[in-house]
Amino acid sequence: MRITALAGGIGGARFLRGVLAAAPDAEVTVIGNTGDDIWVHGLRVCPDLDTVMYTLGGGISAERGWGREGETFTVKDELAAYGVEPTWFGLGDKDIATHLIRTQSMQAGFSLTEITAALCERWQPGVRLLPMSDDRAETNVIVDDPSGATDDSGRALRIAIHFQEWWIKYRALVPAHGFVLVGVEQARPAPGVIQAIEQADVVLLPPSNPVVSIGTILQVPGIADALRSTSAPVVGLSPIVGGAPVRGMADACLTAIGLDTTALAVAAHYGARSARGSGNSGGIHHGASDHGLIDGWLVDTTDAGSVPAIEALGIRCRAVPLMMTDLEATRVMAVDALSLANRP
Ligand code: FO1
Repeated sequence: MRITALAGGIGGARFLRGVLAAAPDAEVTVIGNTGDDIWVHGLRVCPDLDTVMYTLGGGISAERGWGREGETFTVKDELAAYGVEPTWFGLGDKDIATHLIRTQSMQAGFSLTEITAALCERWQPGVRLLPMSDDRAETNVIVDDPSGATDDSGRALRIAIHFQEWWIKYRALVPAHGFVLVGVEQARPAPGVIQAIEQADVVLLPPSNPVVSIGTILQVPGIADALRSTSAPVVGLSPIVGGAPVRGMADACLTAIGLDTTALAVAAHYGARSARGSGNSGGIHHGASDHGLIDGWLVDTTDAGSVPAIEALGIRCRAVPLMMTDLEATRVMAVDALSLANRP
């Protein structure tokens, strides 16, 4: 069975461990978000690709969910001692090896796809990990200037800052007015991405951030269209449980684009792929058709009350436990997602 998943960082990577446990013989392709990628101290860092690679390869820090187990930050501290910014970015000593290889390989002309495959040779994640694009497309966040600068009529000036600065330095507490994926218009899906969606038996949208992780991947020209046209069923899992994100700050992201922080709102945002549904009013702005992207949606048992409304959108919906408390719970979630996909 060929499974393709669009994944962001921590939540997506954790869910993928459950997919591998639920379908050990499946060929799993992961299309990773690269909108979070950043140049830090001259090194190219790909947080979501590395989080998937480390999590499935057994190198992830269990406590942080990102970066390496048993990490030290000596180089980071030395850079800070020199007063070199960004001091807010947690650059781990072990992690630097990954970024050095990636940066040197990029300078030698290798694509991010080739580099990611080479890095995965060591980690053996058990999936084919593809960047969403080999071209640069970076998520910037539009915020009121944190320095408090105002224009001559006293209104707060708005600036664009890199997603990582918003996420790490400001803990997403500075209200976001929107997100801009800089360069996405010129970005092409990485080799194999469209085929992985078109040739899949099932496409999964893990409980990653629907705005800055999954939403970012969907903005790469061609990817949303491939989801709409693939013969594979597309099933997503809600990252919102009981009106709050399970982790991270998806609520700040959903609010920024005018969506409620509910499992229903995210399902409506992705929209029903079937013509049966009432389209996806207010959902992701689709190019050709106004149809949405998903056939099925899993919500947590606490949100069982929203199942009828989601079904009314034309999306098959089930309420099941969605807390990834351990590998077994995550495996059951993956089994539930795969069975919802295969339901007629
Ligand atoms: N997240 C933090 O909250 N603080 C950090 O200092 C930090 C550093 C970092 C370094 C490498 C990496 O791969 C991820 C890192 N993350 C950090 C997580 C990252 O910001 C987010 O996980 C993703 O960008 C969003 O999924």
